[in-house]
Amino acid sequence: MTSEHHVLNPATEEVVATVPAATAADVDAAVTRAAAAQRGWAAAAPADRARLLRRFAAVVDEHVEELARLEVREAGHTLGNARWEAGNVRDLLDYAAGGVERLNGRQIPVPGGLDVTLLEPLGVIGVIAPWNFPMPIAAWGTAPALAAGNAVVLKPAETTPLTALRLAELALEAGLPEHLFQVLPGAGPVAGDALVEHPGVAKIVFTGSTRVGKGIMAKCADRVKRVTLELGGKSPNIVFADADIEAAAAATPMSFLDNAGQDCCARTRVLVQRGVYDRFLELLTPAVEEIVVGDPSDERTQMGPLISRAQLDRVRSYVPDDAAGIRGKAPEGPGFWFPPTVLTGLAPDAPAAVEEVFGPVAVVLPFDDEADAVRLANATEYGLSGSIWTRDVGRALRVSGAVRAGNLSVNSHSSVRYWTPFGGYKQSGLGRELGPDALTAFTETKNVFISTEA
Ligand code: TXE
Repeated sequence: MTSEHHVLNPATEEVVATVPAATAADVDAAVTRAAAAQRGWAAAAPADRARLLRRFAAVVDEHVEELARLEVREAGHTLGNARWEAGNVRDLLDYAAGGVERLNGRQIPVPGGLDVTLLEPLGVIGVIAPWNFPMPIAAWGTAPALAAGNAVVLKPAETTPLTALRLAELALEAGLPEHLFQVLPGAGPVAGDALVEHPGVAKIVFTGSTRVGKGIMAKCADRVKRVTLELGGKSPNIVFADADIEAAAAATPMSFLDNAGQDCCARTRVLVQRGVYDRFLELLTPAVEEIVVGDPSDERTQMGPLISRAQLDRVRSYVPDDAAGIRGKAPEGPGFWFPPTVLTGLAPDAPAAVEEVFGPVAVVLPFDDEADAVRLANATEYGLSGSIWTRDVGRALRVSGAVRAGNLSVNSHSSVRYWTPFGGYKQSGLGRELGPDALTAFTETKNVFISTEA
């Protein structure tokens, strides 16, 4: 039975488009077509693959504004963010293209012969993308996978299929072989699951909830299918008393409100040393209250809506009406709006302090000393990112060493650059995306020994 999904504009609740939902049979047919396309692609000269990926990047570049406006309509992202996202796709395609001709094996000295390692493509890669950064995350799996000689079947999130579908059209316009990069919108437990279960899919790249990620990993275990998981986060923002408190407080709102807090790197646990706790809150209050929340297509808007009613209900469930803290402003509706919110006075193990809310909500907790800060920072099941604000370089290095997370920044909230590795410790994920090893993650290493003694 063919079903379909209505794509809603989360700022207005209007239907933007209706797309068919792929069945398991559709996935099977797509994987078969992808496998055929992959054989030719893997056999092509690296220079030719690189040239086509660069052309794809150039075509994306010509469509940045169009892609950004589509992202605004289907995901409710602010225009500025959406432009960055489309640019990120272009830049990553260019970066991956640069890696094609540098993807080399090694020659290792051994007695009695010659030993070489070959980096072979895996085959067909299944990318299962979320709705919080639909375009970049689709590209994080796709660009390096293609560059390393694989084909990709991508299943976007139910709520945000449109930019991915457009990227697949642009790939063809750029001259990429047909069926090398296919996008199949569909339900997670149907089309997503069919990719995970398909014997012709060599690797799954999944970004989404920890719950679904664990289920995917368990299913992949049956076939020892390769898997990269990028899951949730509950990242600390540690402010020491010796920090530039003004700078730390000024940077804090957007560190958890960007993308309406629907960001796995959001710094939602603000840990502040007791001596500067009151001063920090005094500075943070107006900064949060002044955040401009509203129409995401307005250039002045700093924060848009949540993605869906389900997400709005989830965020609401973490914030009692009488909660102490700071509240910003948000429109009433239609649209899935929630105001910027900072919760104070919570126990360090309260659900809002340790679980991923995935909305514009942070908690502020006091700490006594460095050991206490590290203990609190590590007191969740997650380990994706975190920030450390201090002027003491020794402390910055000690604390970065002690916090169990994959992406830390000192006196900054920056986490994502396409040329540096990204991924989580603990239950935030498995494997790394982006960075210098991005292509290698889509290869299998084969060691060949050639005897000189026969
Ligand atoms: O995620 P799901 P949801 C977190 C965040 C959020 C929560 C729930 O806390 O509030 O997850 O979001 C596909 N087999 N993150 O429910 O369901 C699904 O179709 C195969 C963090 O939207 O994990 C979509 O394409 N695939 C996060 C993708 O998985 C399945 C980003 C993610 O959806 C599937 C998103 C199945 N059985 C949510 N079930 C991050 N790490 O940034 C679903 N999917």
